[in-house]
Amino acid sequence: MGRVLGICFTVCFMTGLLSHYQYQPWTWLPEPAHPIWGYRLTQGLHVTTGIATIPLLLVKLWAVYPKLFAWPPAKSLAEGVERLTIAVFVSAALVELFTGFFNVLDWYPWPWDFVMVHRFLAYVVFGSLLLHIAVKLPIIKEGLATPLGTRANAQPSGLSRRGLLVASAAGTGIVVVTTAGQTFSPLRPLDVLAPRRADSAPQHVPINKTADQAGVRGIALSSSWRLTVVGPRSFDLDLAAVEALAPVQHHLPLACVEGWSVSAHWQGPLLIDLVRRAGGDEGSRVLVTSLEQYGSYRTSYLEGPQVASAILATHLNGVRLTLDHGYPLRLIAPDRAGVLNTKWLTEIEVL
Ligand SMILES: Nc1nc2c(c(=O)[nH]1)N[C@H]1C(S)=C(S)[C@@H](COP(=O)(O)O)O[C@H]1N2
Ligand SMILES: [Mo]
Repeated sequence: MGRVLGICFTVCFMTGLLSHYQYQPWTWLPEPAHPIWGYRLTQGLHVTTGIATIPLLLVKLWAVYPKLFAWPPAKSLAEGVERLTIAVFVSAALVELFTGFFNVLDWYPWPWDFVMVHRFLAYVVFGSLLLHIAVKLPIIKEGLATPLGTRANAQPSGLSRRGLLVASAAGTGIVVVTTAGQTFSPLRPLDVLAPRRADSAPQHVPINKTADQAGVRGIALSSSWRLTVVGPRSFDLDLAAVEALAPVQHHLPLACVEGWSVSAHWQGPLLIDLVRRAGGDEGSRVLVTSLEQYGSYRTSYLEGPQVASAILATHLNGVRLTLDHGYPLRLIAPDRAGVLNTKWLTEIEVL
């Protein structure tokens, strides 16, 4: 149980670090644009291992339960410190895992900023886990060196070890299978724990925020819509002019930080064509802005390889973008977090 938990926590922590980097790339190391499914894979692993950890951790806690409440709290200073790190680890891990899971359910029943707390708590969880493993290393070594079944332990009453393992494997299997379908399509019919449905959604892509929620319906549908490209040689395009630009077509995944992802067929002009026309090039840093007035996802930056490969999509899966998917124009780039694929574009700025 400890080994499986250790592997899940480590994969979840590492993919979480990657996920954060892809969400806010360092200026000195812009995000790559390859492999196109990079973010889809790392974020899928992050969410899946995080979810698998919940039942595993609960079983582990159940197995050591009497020790957690042993009295007196410590017989020595060392034991006191050790129990303190366990207390920190357990409480931080439970908050981290459950808030992460609620995030997958698109439910944020707390007042704090999820991204910041989830990120910094991850260091607390992983740091205290490493401390705990370090302190217990002699016991862990001894345990792993002893073949199963040779321990002279009295058979505990209640659930047998086999029963416990079967129950926790089944519990973990169930939560994984019922959520992994949101990113791994063969399991899609089973993803009852994942709220986003691709099959019933318009253009077979789930919708994260609708045009009405973003308050852009009127301006997005208005004939006065313009795309403003700002740079050394600024210019404006109306919708007809945007549609007259040479389009490219690309199959690219859209992968949300909350865990769902779908592969779709996108069509539209390349961002770099407009960047060049405005006086920039592949080395430019680019800011795109949505019609949306408020909200954290109304702008995003592009830098490095993504500038050259981003598409300004007008079509999704063969038809005109629906209003909720970002009509009249949205960004889509390979290996890019869903949240950065800004919808309802109105301005492109070459910085
Ligand atoms: N302007 C704007 N663009 C946005 C968002 C938003 O809230 N506002 N949400 C982002 C998020 S979190 C995701 S996952 C994708 C989802 O795109 P979709 O709704 O077309 O599936 O859009 C992104 N683009
Ligand atoms: Mo998202």
